[in-house]
Parts: sequence; C-alpha cells; structure tokens
Amino acid sequence: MDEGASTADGTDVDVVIVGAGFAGLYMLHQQRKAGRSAVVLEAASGVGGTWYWNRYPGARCDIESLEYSYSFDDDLQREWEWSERYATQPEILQYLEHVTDRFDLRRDIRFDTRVLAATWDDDATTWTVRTEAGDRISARWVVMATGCLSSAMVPDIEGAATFAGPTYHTGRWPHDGVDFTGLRVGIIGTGSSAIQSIPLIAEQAAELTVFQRTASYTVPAWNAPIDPERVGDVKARYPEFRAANRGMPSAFGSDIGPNDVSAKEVSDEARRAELARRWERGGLPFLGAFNDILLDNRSNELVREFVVDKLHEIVEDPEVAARLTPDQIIGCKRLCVDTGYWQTFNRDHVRLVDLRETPIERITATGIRTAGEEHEVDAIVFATGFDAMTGALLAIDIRGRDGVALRDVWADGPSNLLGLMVAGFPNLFTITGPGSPSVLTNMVVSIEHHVDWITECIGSIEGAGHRTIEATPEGQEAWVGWVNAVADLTLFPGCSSWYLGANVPGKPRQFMPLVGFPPYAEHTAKVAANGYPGFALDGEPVDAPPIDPAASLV
Ligand code: NA7
Repeated sequence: MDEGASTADGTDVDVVIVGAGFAGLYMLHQQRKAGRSAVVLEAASGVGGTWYWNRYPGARCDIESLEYSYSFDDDLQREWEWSERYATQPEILQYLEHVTDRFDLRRDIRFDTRVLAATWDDDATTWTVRTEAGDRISARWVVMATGCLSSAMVPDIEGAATFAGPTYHTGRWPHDGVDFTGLRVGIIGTGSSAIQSIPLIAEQAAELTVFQRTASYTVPAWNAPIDPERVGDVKARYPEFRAANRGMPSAFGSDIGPNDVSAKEVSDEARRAELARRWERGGLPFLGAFNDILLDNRSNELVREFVVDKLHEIVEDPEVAARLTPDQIIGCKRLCVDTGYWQTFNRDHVRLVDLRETPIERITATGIRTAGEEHEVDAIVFATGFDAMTGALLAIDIRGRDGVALRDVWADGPSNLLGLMVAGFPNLFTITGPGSPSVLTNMVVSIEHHVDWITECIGSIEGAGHRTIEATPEGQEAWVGWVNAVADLTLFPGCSSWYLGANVPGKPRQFMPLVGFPPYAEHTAKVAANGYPGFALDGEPVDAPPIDPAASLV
C-alpha cells in the first residue's frame, strides 16, 4: 500500500479481505473489534457484492427479510425496518450501505479495485495481494469473501457477437435499469433470476420469448408489505428467533419448522393438506413439508406431483403446461420462489421455446435461431447463471507454498478442510467456500458463522504465538470424503445443478456444498475447542486425535 508498512510484522495490514458483500463487511467489522488492521478490496464501485450486481427487474431475496439480515448487533436488527416480506435488491443494498456507514466501514474499503493475484511467501510467512491497478498489499492473513454467485456465466453461443441489439446478463444489470417498452425481448434461461424477471419484463415488452433448457419448479412467494404484527413478534424475541433458525437444517424457516415425518408414511389426504398449507404460506420452507423429500425418490415424486398439479391449474394451454413441467427431482436444483411466473405464460405476447425439442443453433444479427425457426428479437437477456462457488476464487491467481496455483490444485474439483482452508495455502480462508453448507443455507447465517470462526481462529493462533495455520493433506482428504459421503445419502447428485458444477462446460462435477448446517456448526466448534486437529500450526500437524464429523449428526 502507498502509505507503507503499518503492522508489527512489517506488512501493510494484518488482514486483506477480498469482497465487500455481506461477508467482507462483517469480516472487516470483526477484525477491527479484535484489534487487527484490515483492508477490503472490492472490484465494484460500491458495497453489496451480489446485491450490487444483480439489479435485474424483480431481483429480490428468496429468504424472508427478517431472516436475511445480520444478527451480530441487536440494535441494528431491532432498528432496521424492512418494507416487504421478501426484500428487493434495492432495499438489501440500502441495508448494506446503512451497515457500512453505521459501523464506519467505508474508510477501510478500496472500491474499483479488482484483485488479480495473491501469492504466499513462505520465508516471510506473508501474503502479497496484487490488484489490477498494479498495487501490492502485504498481509499475514487473507480472507476471500468473494461470494458464491458472483462470476456471471454467459454461454458461448455461436454468432452472439453478431447480434445487432443490446444484450444483458441478469447478474451484470445496468445501474440505470432497462426500458423494454415496445420491444421484442428474448430471454435465455429459466432459473431463479429468469423466474423473478420474466413477469416484469413481460409487463413492458411487446413480445417476450422465453428459451427454456430445463423447466424449473417454483413455489409462490406471496410477497406483500411486511406485516407489522409479525415484525413486532419477531423483534420481541429476535435472539431466540435467530437461534431457532440456526438449529434448522438450512438455517432458516424455524417458524414453520420441519415436519419430521416421511411423505410416504402419511395418507394421501394428510400429505396434500401439509403441502397445501406450505404452498399457501409460500417460499422455500415448502421443502420442509416432509423429512425425506431430498432423501427418497418416491417421497420426492409425491411432492413433485402436487406442484405439477398446481402448474396445470395455473397454465391455461395444456401444451405450454406440458413444456413447463419439470422432469427432475424437486429441490435438486434450487427451488425457485416466484410472483406470477407460470401465470405469465397465459399472456398472448409471451411464448415458450423448449430448447430440448428445438436447440439454439446460433444467434443472428436479428434474433435467435433454433432448429428450423428464427425468433426475431430486439434485445437478449441472458439469465444463464454463474460459475458458482469456485468461479470467483479461481478467477484470482492464488499461489500457495512453492508457487503452487489453486487453479491446478482444484483442477479436478475443490478440496479443502471444513470449507475454510486449503492444504498448501497457509493463512488463507474462504468464506462460505465449497465443502461448507453455504448456498444450501440462509447465506447470512453461514457468513456470520464463518466470520466468527475465522476471527476466533486467528486470535487463538496468534495468541499461542504461532505464525501460520493450514489444512493438512490428511485432514483435507477426510473432509472431502465426508462432504461427498453426506451428498451421496441425498438426491442432490441426481441432476445437473450448479451445486455440482454441471452448468459450466468443462467444470469438474463434484457436489460442492455440505448438506446440513447444525451438525457442521457443532463440528467446527469442536475442532476449534480441541486445538484444530486436521490442521498444521507453523507447519507441524496438530497432535490431537481427529474429530469424527459424524459424531455431530446425533
Ligand atoms: P441458474 O439457476 O443457474 O439458472 C440459469 C438458467 O440458465 C438455467 O435455466 C439454465 O438451464 C439456463 N442456461 C444456462 N446456460 C444455458 C445455455 N447455454 N442455453 C440455454 N440455457 C442455459 O441461475 P440464476 O441466476 O437463475 O440463479 C442463481 C441463483 O441465484 C439461484 O439458485 C438462487 O440461489 C439465487 P439448465 O438448468 O442449466 O439446463
């Protein structure tokens, strides 16, 4: 950094944090509280991370706003007022800006600063982080708060560069918005981003053509202005409410709760009643209706039937309804939460093209050509998702001991210990990395958990006079085996989801997140309490018996 070395170590700062979303902001706050100097490097011109970039029409969180918010400061959670049950992107961004100012974080964030590389120096036991502008910042610790859905993926479709009109990606939306009034719009993709934006784009566009490769399951959000009674109720018991959510498998939805019974063990009537109750309540807790929806094929099928019946009630044209009917396991790809998605296909100017019947051949100057047909459009929206979980990490040239590149180490898929540290990369942490519950949970809960764990870890390593901590290869191997073993107990590996990396051509297929937040939180706490077995301190493996993660399941 320009100002010169400023720590006792001779480094510029104690901690470099990459990314100023929910994770980076809280990490900075916690480092300051722990008395460490830290700087956040952020490629964007403002805070927010995913909520800075995803400004497409209808962008909002699929977790309720009273839950999708920080819990670390009681005054903050009591004082902030959400206006809707599910917060919009602008409101979440406003919230994060408020947090930034309230905790005076801005002075330690460098915006418009893209990190290109991070290199470990084993002699000096420090990292040097290099930015696009050529700056180098040294630190003892590096924390990657780069987000799981931040590396936007635009498919390589022949002829895309020849298209004469504008193209947009939902995850890189123009800040001034886009006016589609009177235009013929084509949208490629039918995941969450598409399902949120399609009803709103259809309001403006003269014609909307939806190019669908895989039909998605969706449940209604029933979004509305937030109910003041519910706000009063939650705020009166916020700490207990947060604790109850941390005890849920996905760290949210405690007020409706999981239903600890198999979908196969109840009568048809009871099953439909429970599913109807959750459908009427709306949102992702729908999948908590039974305890084996993602464990047992028959149970999954029974739930699928209920949703498909709903789809056929909503969509008037039976042929369109048939094409919109998903055929994969429900919940295997992330369930979508919508406001009027299927209803939009009842509108005369909205058309569905099934790419499985008629694949895209190429993009032309005037539109999108599928097998045998030219669909003329004035603008194209790519709602084609992200290189999830590893994309943003591997976009940076991270080099650990002996100059080894993370890109090479992860060439066959990510491997690490606890989803937090990679063998051969001392003092480098990944927040909500692969191998942790991350994207299967309320991200804010997982982020707070990781930030607190990392902060305590750094404190205890430094407090004991050590300079480095890293995963041992053995500890890492055991952890990866555990993450895969848990995934194999579920139906998650059974579809081509972004959890598996299947949406990115050439990406190794490996189920990346760990299923189940509460046992993970318990296990990581035990690892810390037992002096970090599975890790090495100053290069020496910790001499303590390994802790079996299965012990935290019961
Ligand atoms: P998703 O959920 O990854 O959805 C991307 C969509 O784009 C999905 O329907 C894909 O079909 C489709 N897609 C991707 N590449 C292509 C190509 N080449 N041709 C046609 N269609 C394609 O991303 P979102 O942004 O909607 O949501 C990401 C997460 O954000 C979401 O899960 C929530 O957690 C919030 P596919 O299914 O791969 O056949």
